[in-house]
Amino acid sequence: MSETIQTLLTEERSFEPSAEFATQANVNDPEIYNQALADPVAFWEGWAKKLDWMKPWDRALEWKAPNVKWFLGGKLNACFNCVDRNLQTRADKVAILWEGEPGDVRKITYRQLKDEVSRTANALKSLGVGKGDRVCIYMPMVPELAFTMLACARIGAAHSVVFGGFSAESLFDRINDAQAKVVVTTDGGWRRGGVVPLKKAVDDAIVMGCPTVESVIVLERTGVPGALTNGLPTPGYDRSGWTEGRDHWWHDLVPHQSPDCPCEEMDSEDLLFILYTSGSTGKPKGIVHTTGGYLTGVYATFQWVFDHKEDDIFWCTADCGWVTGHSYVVYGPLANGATVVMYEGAPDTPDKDRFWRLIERHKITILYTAPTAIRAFMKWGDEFPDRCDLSSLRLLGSVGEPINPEAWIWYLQKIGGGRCPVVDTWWQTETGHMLITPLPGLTATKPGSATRPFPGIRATVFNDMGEDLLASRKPGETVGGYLVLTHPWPGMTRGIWGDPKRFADVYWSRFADTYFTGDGAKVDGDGYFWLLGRVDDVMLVAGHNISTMEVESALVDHPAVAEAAVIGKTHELKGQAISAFVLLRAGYSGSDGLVDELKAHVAKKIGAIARPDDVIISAELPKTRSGKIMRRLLRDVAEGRALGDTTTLADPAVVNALKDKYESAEG
Ligand code: 6R9
Repeated sequence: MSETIQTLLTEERSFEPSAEFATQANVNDPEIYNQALADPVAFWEGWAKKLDWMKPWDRALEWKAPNVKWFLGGKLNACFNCVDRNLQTRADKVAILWEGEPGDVRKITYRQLKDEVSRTANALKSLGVGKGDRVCIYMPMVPELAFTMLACARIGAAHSVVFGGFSAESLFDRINDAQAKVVVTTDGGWRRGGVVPLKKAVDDAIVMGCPTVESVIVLERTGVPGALTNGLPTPGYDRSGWTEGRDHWWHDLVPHQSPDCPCEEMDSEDLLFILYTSGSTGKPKGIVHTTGGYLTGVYATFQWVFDHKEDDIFWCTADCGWVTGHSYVVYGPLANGATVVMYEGAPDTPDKDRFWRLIERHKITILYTAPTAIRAFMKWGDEFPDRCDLSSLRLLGSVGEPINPEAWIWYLQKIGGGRCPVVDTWWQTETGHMLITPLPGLTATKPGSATRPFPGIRATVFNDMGEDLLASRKPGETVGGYLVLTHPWPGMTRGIWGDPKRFADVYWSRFADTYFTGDGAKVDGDGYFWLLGRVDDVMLVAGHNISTMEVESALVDHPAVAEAAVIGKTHELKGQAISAFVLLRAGYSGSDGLVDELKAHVAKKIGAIARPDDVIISAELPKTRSGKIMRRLLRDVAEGRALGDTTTLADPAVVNALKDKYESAEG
């Protein structure tokens, strides 16, 4: 890591908020930073008071690392705060403005949302789901996905949303880890004009053995004839896996339920959801979030970072399979009574201007997307945004990975017309909500920097010895190290589902009483944070966390593979692309056919997002004397750099041979 940290900061451009934006901004008084820093607990209590509680809390914070509790004794319901309480003032305001990939549009008001969510909640109850149960959701971005999440919250069940791009095997792991009682899915989802067969994957997962699953609810999305598919052929649904008694069509079960369903009284610390994220040791981690603190954090950050106003049309392009979709498609926007846009499909269907058409059509005012998408848009060319009217936009956000300054400037100028502030927001599944981010009416932004910790957040960088480099630096000096958080915040994860030991090891063992993010960061003389990516073995591919171990395990699962080492190499569009080095078992020989087969095997085991870009068949892997694979050297090979220090290698010749082989394969 030291190499990266010593890179000089070369970006010196800085953009002050315009006076016009600053005067109307939700927050424009710099004093709030000092106030919040002096008493973060009082600051967060102030936000929590803006939510609707059935019973107020007795104590704001109980903290003994790694265990944290916020708003102890308080009772509330997250669904009530996102849905019912908006009925007083915005019953007829559009809550969810949805567009399907084929072009169908639905506008669901808060009043309709309350009815839809209540019916869904009653349907879940009719299948025996109650407080404390887990429901697995495996759906494309359709409104019913949000209804189901909120329905779970309404009756006190926890949801575990699994991204629809994951394979049956990944789904199987996640269903079993969470011990889900019900799975909610669709027959399929639209993606680039084709259909992703989701129910088929659920059937396959259950055949592998999911003893806790009692029922499956299936929304018909792609099998419907006629208008909905905009002239595309209707694929019909493969019913071979349909199991009577277990499987229920959504349209048979949900619509005739009562539109009234009481909101369960939940303790502030009751489980709201589990969301799986990759870990560096293979098995995905079920990140646990509870009710009161999480909702407070997403409510506050949504309002201040996006400067949300009553008439905004907010679009977060993330899928609800990721934390960004949980916090800024569902809970944050709806708790603020916002109109949130949900889009089902791909950004290049039917053409590469789809996002810009959406903005034009729905007069979207705030856009929140990822650097991987921005880089793809840049590559596709300016003609696509140029032919659309983007003048409704007033604020742009970025999340998921470091955004390179070129992409940041392009986003500001081409999409934001030079007038929209850009907020680059750093956070994690584990943090629940944004932690390092500009406040758009207040913070001068620098392209490529997530700027400063949100008020009330104490972030700093430590060296290997656990020394706080910000505390000891000379004024104006740039320091770099491990990004850590030294004070609890409300939305922080309460643990890894069923694995407290792993939770303590991964986040709390490196530094005492301090949350270790796994990211490296530099802090410049102005106190601005520049994120450097993961310091462990988690890759960030197109904004998705994928562990090297997970991909290695999938490769080794193939009969031809003896051993595999996987690295993320820098990639222009995706941030990182996956390169795999594999050793074959005796009796197998390398061929293009085998390489393709191995790529397909990984995609099948984990999902298409984990498909390696290259698979290099090699004779040996570079290892230390203690037998550890030196991925750092493989990264040098894959990125065409001079090899770093090879003195700890058991056999330095191995890596040179690999380098020759890689270069000839790349041609
Ligand atoms: C929200 C989300 C978390 C990891 C995180 C970091 C990277 C996210 C970033 C960023 C630089 C940003 N990351 N936002 N790096 N600048 N603005 O993405 O959660 O999927 O858990 O990923 O993503 O490496 O540690 P998650």
